Amino acid sequence: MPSYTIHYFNHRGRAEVCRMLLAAAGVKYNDRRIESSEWAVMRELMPCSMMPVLEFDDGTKIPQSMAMARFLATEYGFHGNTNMEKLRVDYISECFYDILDDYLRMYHDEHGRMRFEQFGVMSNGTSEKYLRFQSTCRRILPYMEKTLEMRSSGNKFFMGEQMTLADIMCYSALESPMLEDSSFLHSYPKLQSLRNRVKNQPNINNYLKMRNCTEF
Ligand SMILES: N[C@@H](CCC(=O)N[C@@H](CS)C(=O)NCC(=O)O)C(=O)O
Repeated sequence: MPSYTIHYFNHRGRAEVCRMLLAAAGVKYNDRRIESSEWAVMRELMPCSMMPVLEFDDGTKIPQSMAMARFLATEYGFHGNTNMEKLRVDYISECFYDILDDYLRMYHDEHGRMRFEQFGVMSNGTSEKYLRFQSTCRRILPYMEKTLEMRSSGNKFFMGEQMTLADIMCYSALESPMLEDSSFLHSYPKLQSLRNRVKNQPNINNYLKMRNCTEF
């Protein structure tokens, strides 16, 4: 079995979907958390000077969280069985990524670099970045609620019986907004229940109980 290192800051952020996929698959990996004080040196060693990065046991380092997530989903059976199924998993995952991306941009400065000191970003409810995040949510969440209802009346997973990357993205991308505002999914009851189903998957549930508690 290959061994992996996931390099990221000590946050859930863009790395958490990969951590959750590996937890769901029961695969051990090196969870390398880079402190803000180390980042100036470490960023020179990372492809594109950014994280997360997936490192293989031969030292190959791969950037881009969604490419990493799709690879791990394919390796461990969370990416659907046919090209059409993979397409559905991918477009749903990318929709949630857009929300995650807009949320995390509230933690970025104008150069796309992490601002570690800014907490509870949604409380600054008038900033341009927050307004963009809100309109992305308004565009995507109603469509995701309907997309979920297309299979098993929305009472199972996005692909029906089987949990995939799409469901884990729904959990992971919405985690920080939900922590900041518990009514965030109030108008989307199917998505809310789906997140509980993901959380209650035994491997994921163990991981969520054991993991480091971080701000975002
Ligand atoms: N599209 C990329 C975006 C990666 C990204 O923007 N990462 C931020 C942290 S969330 C980063 O490393 N920024 C550079 C820095 O902080 O110096 C992905 O999803 O992996």
